[in-house]
Amino acid sequence: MTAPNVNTLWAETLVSELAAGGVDAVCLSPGSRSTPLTIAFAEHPDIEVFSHLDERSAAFFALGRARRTGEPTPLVCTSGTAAANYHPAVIEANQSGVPLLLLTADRPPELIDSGANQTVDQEKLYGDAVRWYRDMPEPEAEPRKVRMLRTTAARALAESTGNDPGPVHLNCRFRKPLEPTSVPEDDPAGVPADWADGDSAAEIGRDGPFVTTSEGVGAPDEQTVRRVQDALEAAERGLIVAGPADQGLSADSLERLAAATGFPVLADPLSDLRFGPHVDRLDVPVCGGYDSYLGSDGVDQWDDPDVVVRFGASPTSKPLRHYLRDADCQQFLVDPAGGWSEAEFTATDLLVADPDATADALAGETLGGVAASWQEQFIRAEQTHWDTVAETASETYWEGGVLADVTALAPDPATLFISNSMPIRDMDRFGGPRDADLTVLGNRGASGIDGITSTALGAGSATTDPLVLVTGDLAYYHDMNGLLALGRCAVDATVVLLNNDGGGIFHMLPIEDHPTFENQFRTPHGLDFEPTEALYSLEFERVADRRQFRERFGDSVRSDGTQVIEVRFDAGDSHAVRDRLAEQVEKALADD
Ligand SMILES: Cc1ncc(C[n+]2csc(CCOP(=O)(O)OP(=O)(O)O)c2C)c(N)n1
Ligand SMILES: [Mg+2]
Repeated sequence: MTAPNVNTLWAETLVSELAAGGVDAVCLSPGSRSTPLTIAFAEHPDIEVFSHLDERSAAFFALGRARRTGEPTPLVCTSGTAAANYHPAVIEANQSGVPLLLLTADRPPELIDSGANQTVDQEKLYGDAVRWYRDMPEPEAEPRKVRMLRTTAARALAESTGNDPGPVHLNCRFRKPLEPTSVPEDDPAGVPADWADGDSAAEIGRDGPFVTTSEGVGAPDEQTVRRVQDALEAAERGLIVAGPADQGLSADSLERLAAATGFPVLADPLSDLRFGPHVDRLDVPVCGGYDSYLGSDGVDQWDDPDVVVRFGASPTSKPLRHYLRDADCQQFLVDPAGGWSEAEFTATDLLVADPDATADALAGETLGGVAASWQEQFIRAEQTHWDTVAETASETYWEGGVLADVTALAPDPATLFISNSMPIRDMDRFGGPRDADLTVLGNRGASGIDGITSTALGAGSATTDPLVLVTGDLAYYHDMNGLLALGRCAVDATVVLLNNDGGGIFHMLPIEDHPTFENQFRTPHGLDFEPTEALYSLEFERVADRRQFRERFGDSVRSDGTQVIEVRFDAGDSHAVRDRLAEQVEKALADD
């Protein structure tokens, strides 16, 4: 490799190694100190560039791509506060186990704490929120250092995508000249023609990645499998609970486990198991209405489960979490990352193992014994819940009704990104299980309402599926900058904007009765979002009722371009409908 100066050599080497490791896209943001990396990425023939003006949005966009693909999309920014703007997405990626690769440009070490312009302390900037951090040495045309650089690229990808995926941060120091200008060979910034001196591994790398890594957890050992099988075999009232997981238990393995056990499946909308062909194929119920009936008094008459097998993170549904908390029984939590993400502290056994391999091993033999009445209970409760939702939606429209419609009308396949606050809760409660390939994503690691639009558009950029984003008004406002990616990154979306003029969720809290509620919690803003149409090359439409919404939504998911469909609600009215619906379900179950 010949390069006009060491920075170019260094950056081209790093980028070519990342490409050899499978990287095919990057999110770049403008700045000077990152020039060597920006040019190396932009000029690489196999790398697609997503250019973002705002680093905060860039990082969430990369997060969205990684959520959809399981692979990191590197991020490049300049020095200073640019790097700090990655932080919210780093926190979310850390807490939800999503790969990110942060390449922050920095000054040479002697300029730190010297008052040099745009220079801040970037050492371990993201603290413990990254799986691996490396303060890169200054570029040098020296074989051992360049082999280190190639190894570092391979390691960064491996650390980010391993058993416990998450963010990796490489702080990359460059000294001028940053541009690909030629420097005399004998200058410290120059690259002597014979720098590699026959070390082809350093000079051109290898045929494929510099270091091929294999990492993975398999099934639990035989003894553990036997022990779990015994517990499942003995159970009359078992449950399979699938919590949020971007790359969790597959439908095929769930199908085998469900067939072997006969246990009902409680599938979080973010588990990837609430939707898909298995929903109709399984002999056991795939339940999605539990957020309504598990909280009801009617269910108090149910027996507790006597064993639970759990996959993924803690469920979105609070009634389900409490139901599991109050169930005095053995609860097996399968988590390949061994993350102990268990905020109710109810698991009795943690299996650090691959979800599919575990389910397949457990399903190796039939573990019959489940009581027919146990299954019937869930079938009946589901029926009651979904009938009540359909009835309510035909009479009145509320925020949850939109989620029910979005779920029912989404094309097959589709990628749905659901914002935090009420939208994800309504998706959980009103998004009915369906025989359709719907990939439902959300940012539930830290549950921020920032970066929602960017994450959704990032996910959309990584798939040919139609993309649907359902967002609240505060979340839409928070990441308005993210809308710029529609044009700059060529992503189309159907954006459903549930505008209840503030944070509708706060009505659910006792603070609702405090005099500060309106101005400091609900925070009505009165913003008219229609001008986002002109700013961000999208079509903005406000619809008045359910019929209009269903019509416009159907048109939008079938057409090109981006449509924002705004539906306005009174948050208090929507809560009243949720409460009424819950009472109806409870009454129907109690009367049964
Ligand atoms: C970055 C961030 N700031 C503040 C919060 C606290 N918070 C949780 S929900 C919410 C209101 C969200 O409003 P909106 O997006 O309109 O949804 P709605 O509550 O109306 O359903 C706020 C401010 C948060 N989760 N993340
Ligand atoms: Mg709102």
